[in-house]
Amino acid sequence: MNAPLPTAQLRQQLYADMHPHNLTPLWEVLHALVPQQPNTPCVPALWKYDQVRPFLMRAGDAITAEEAVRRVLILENPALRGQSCITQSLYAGLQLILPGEVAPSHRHTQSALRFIVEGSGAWTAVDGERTTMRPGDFIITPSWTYHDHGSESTGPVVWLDGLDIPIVRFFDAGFAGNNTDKSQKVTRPEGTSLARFGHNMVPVRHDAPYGATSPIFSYPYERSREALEQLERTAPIDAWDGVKLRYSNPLTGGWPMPTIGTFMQRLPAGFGGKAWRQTDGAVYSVVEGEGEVVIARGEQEQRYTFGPRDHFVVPSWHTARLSSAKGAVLFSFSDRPVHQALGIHNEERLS
Ligand code: GTQ
Repeated sequence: MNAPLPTAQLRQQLYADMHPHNLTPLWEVLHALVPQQPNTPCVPALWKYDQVRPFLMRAGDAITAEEAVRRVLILENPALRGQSCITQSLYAGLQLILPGEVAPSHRHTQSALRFIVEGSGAWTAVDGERTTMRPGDFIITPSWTYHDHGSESTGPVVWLDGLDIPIVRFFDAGFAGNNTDKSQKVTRPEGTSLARFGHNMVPVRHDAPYGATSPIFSYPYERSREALEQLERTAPIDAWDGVKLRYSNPLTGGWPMPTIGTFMQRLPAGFGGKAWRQTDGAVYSVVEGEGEVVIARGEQEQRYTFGPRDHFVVPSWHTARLSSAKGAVLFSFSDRPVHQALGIHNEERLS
C-alpha cells in the first residue's frame, strides 16, 4: 500500500485531476469572490482638457464624423486599458463634431447621455426631435431610439458621452442597427419634449414615451445653474457636497435613465468638503470654476486640481473630498440606479 499523500500534494493532485472537467475549488478563491469590502480594480484618473483637446482636434483631421460613425476618444481607466471603460460598469468618451458634419443615425439598446463640454450650435436628434447643444446641457439618448448628431456651428463642438456599454455587455443584451436615413426626419419642433414634460406639468393623456427613461431629452444648463445659484444663496450648504442636485424623471421622480444617475453640484467659494465614499464609482465633468479633489484608498492618495472641461473618475469605495477656493460647478454620473435597484448601494459620509 502507498503511504497517504501529504495534504498539500493531495490537494494539488485533486485540482489537477478535476481541472479537465471544468471544476475548481471555491476555498482557494472565496476571499476574493466575496471580499470584506469593495475592492475595485479601477484607479482614480484625471484628464486635463488642455492635454486631451489637441488629440481631439487631430482626430478631426484624421477621420470624418461620418466615416468614424462616432468620432470619439474613449476615456479609459488606466487600470483597465483595452476594455473601453472608465469604471467596470460605465463607458465615457469625448465626441467631436465639426461644422457641417453628420454622425449618421443609428440605435442601440445601450443608453447614452451627452454632457456638452465645448462649443454651441451642434444638434442631436432623438425620435424625430432635435435639440441644440449648449455647454452644460445634459441630453439623453434613450435605449433603442434612433439618434444622429450634426453641426451648423462655426467651430468644433465637443461633448462627454456616458453610456452603460459595460453593463449591457455584462448581461449580453446588446442590439444595434442603422437607420436608412443618414439624418432622421424631423417631425416635431425643437423644445416640444421640454414644453410637454419640463415645466412641472405633464400631458393629461400620455404614456411614458421611452419606458423607464425620462421623456425630457435635454435638461438645459441655464436652469440647473439657476437652481444651484439660488440654493447657494438661500439654503444650507451640505458639508460633503456643497449644493448638489440629482436630475429627475418628471413622470416618476426617479432617475432620468434606468442605468445611469446624473448630478450637478455647486461648490461655493471657500468650500472645503468632508470626505465620503460610496459603492457607485462616479465620473465628473468640470463645468465652471476650479478646485481640488483628493481621492484615497488605504495608503494611496491622489490629489487633482481641476479647471473647466477637465474630467476625473472617483472609483467605487474610494474616499473623496472636494474643495474650491473660487467656487466651481461639477456635473457627474454614476451607476447608482443599478445599485439601488439591486439593493446594494452603500454610502458613508466621514467626519
Ligand atoms: O453617439 O451613438 O461614445 O453609439 C459610443 C457609442 C457614442 C453614439 C459613443 C455610441 C455613441
